[in-house]
Amino acid sequence: TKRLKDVEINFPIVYGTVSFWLGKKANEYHSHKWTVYVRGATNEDLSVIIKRAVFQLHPSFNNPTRVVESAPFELSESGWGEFEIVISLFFHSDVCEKQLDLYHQLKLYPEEDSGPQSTKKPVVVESYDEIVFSEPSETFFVRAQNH
Ligand code: SLL
Repeated sequence: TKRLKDVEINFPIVYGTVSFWLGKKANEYHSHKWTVYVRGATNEDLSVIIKRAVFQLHPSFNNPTRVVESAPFELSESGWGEFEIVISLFFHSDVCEKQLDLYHQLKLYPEEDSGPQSTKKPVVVESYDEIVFSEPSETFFVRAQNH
């Protein structure tokens, strides 16, 4: 495939977790419901570049390797503890052959100074990143232009 020299495609993304305390519905093993996600920073459709996202959860979960094959690239679970989630992004073959691993620490509990835990106030932690594809293939370049 033809590659375009001196061209870069820059894809801003946001990834993170949002977590809700279950309040009265909380029990020992399920105190929070949370979602981990990766999305375009200005809500661009990530399926233009991403074929599959794999969320690697803590081994205490059933089937801790969770595969998401289409947008939205997100996963919801319930649990009791905080741990590091590995988010592996796999791109369409004309975009990039290599996977990209992102690391995100799931946060369930609010900071002391943000007041008491509430079922209505989620704990959100987000990171911003830019995926840079240098010398993109022509097919990817054309697809990216049309978005
Ligand atoms: C901790 N190092 O000890 C961490 C591990 C693991 C959390 C936290 C499992 C829920 C389920 C779950 O929430 N694990 O089995 O459905 O705090």
